[in-house]
Amino acid sequence: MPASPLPCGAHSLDLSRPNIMGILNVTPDSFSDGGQLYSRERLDLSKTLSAVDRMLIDGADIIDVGGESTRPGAADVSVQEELDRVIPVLEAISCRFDTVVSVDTSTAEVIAEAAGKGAGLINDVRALRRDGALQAAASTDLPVCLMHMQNQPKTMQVAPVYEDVVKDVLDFLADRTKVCEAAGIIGDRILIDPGFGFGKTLAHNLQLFKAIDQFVASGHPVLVGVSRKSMIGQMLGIDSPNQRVIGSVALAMLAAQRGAAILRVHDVKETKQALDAWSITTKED
Ligand code: 7PM
Repeated sequence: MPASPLPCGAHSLDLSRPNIMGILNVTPDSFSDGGQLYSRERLDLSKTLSAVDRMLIDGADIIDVGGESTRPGAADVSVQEELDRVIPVLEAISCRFDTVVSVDTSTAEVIAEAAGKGAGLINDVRALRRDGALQAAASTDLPVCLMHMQNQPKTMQVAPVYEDVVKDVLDFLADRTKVCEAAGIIGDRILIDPGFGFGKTLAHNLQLFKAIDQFVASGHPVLVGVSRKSMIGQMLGIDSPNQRVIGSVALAMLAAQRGAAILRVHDVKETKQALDAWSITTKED
C-alpha cells in the first residue's frame, strides 16, 4: 500500500521510499558539525547557503535547520537568540531552493514564525511539550515530528532508566500523538522518532534500534537520527564524531530497510549512495 505524499507547506514528501534529511546546524558551538558555518562569531549566510546547495546536489530531500543545541549538557538559548539564528536562514533557503525545510525547534514563537517563512515540517525533540508549542504547531497545519527524550538535554545522559525502553518510548509517542490529534493535528501528519541518544544508554539505543519495526507498525512515518552519535562511537570505539561516518551510513541503511521513512544525517552524499545501491538491488525488471 503506497503511502500518499505528505503535504509540507508548498512542497510534499514521498514517504513510500526512504528520504534523506540533511542536518544544518546554525549553532555556534562545536560538536560534530556545529560552529563550522560561523566566522568571527557570526553565522556566514553565504557559507550556509553553499552547505545547503551541496546537500541538495548530494541527494537530500529535506534540510533540517536547528538553532538550539540539544547536545548533552548544553545551555538553554533565549527565544530571541533562537529566532535570530533560525528565521533568516529559513527565509533565505526557502526563497532560493525548491526543497522541504524542517525546523528543529521546541519553541512556540519559532514554530509560528517559521511557518510563515517557508518551513514545511516541524521537528521537535521535546514532542511539543513546551508551553504554547502544541497550539503553535496545530495552527500551522504543517506536519510534526514527535521525538522521545527522557529528561532535558542538561541532565538526560546522567542516569537514564526505563522499565522497558521500547514499551516506554512507544507509549510516550502514542500518548503525544493522541494529545496532538486532540489539539487538531491530523494523524497522517504526525511523524514519530525514538530519539536515539536522548536520555538513553548504549543498551537502550540498541534495544530501540532493534525495535524500529514496532515503531513503523504504528502506521506513523518513522524518523531515525543516529548520524555520528555517541552510540556509534561506543559500538565501534571511535571518539571523534567525524570518524563515525561509515557506522552512521550502515545504521541509516538498516533503519531504512526496517521501514524508517526519514533518515536524519550529516553525510548526505554517503547515505544517498548507500540507499541507491540498495534500491537497485531491490528494483523489479
Ligand atoms: C549536539 C549533539 C548537537 C547532538 C546536536 C545533536 C535528533 C534531532 C537532533 C534526532 C530528531 C544530533 C543532535 N537529533 N531531531 N535533533 N531526531 N527528530 O546529533 O535524533 O544531531 S540534535
